[in-house]
Amino acid sequence: MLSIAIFLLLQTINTAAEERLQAFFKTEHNSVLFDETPISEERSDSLISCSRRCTRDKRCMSANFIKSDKTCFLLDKTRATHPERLLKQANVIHLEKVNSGLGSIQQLAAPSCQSLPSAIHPSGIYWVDPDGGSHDNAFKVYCEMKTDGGGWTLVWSYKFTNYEPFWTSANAVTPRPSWSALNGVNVPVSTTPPMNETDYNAIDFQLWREFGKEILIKSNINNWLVCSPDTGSLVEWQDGNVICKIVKRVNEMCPDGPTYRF
Ligand SMILES: [Ca+2]
Repeated sequence: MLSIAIFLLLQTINTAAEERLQAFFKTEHNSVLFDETPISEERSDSLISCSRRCTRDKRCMSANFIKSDKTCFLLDKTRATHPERLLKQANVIHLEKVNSGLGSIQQLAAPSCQSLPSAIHPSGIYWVDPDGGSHDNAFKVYCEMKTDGGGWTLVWSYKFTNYEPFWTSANAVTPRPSWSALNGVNVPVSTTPPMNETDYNAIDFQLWREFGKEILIKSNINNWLVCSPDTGSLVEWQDGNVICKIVKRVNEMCPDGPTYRF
């Protein structure tokens, strides 16, 4: 059977101020990653304090700690992106951030998928706590970290009730989110966060606005779109125009510009 599915993901606009950070590093002694434009250069008492600086700065991907004069250089490059820059040098320790730890456990829930640095966080399941404060109500979501810069929260994955014929009026998307629907719409409602793009479920619609207003629509039958609110907004349930761009062409049968209205 032909399988048609649509994935809808949201990206946050606001980042909660309260955030617990943690990072894991690999260290390499007597090595330096040469970088003439570091993010910062500051005195650090120890390797630990240098690693803490890198943990706090989301731009930081690696660091050089100069033992002799206790200086910490934060870098936005890594040996993976710039292998030719890794040089042997005595009394220098190179640290490489391998994972921020953010979102890995409930106690380290991230405010959103967008708060995860995409360079070190692949797409997958992360703990998030969009309303901030206590993490007791944090929950797991699937973060899409690749398309259009990444940082997207998967809020809905759906398929259709009837592929043969696809255009029958009895066809419907399934499941549907917990938004209001006309009487007679008789498909299952989901309030369970989908854990991957073929786990057909939906996050409680009341929570969608906490993940942001921009929408990424991924489909295996149509072009992928990113839409921003204009006079209309999906998460605010507001009729009107939206501004969309194509981020991936899937179907050459739709050569015109993207849709612009909800
Ligand atoms: Ca909370």
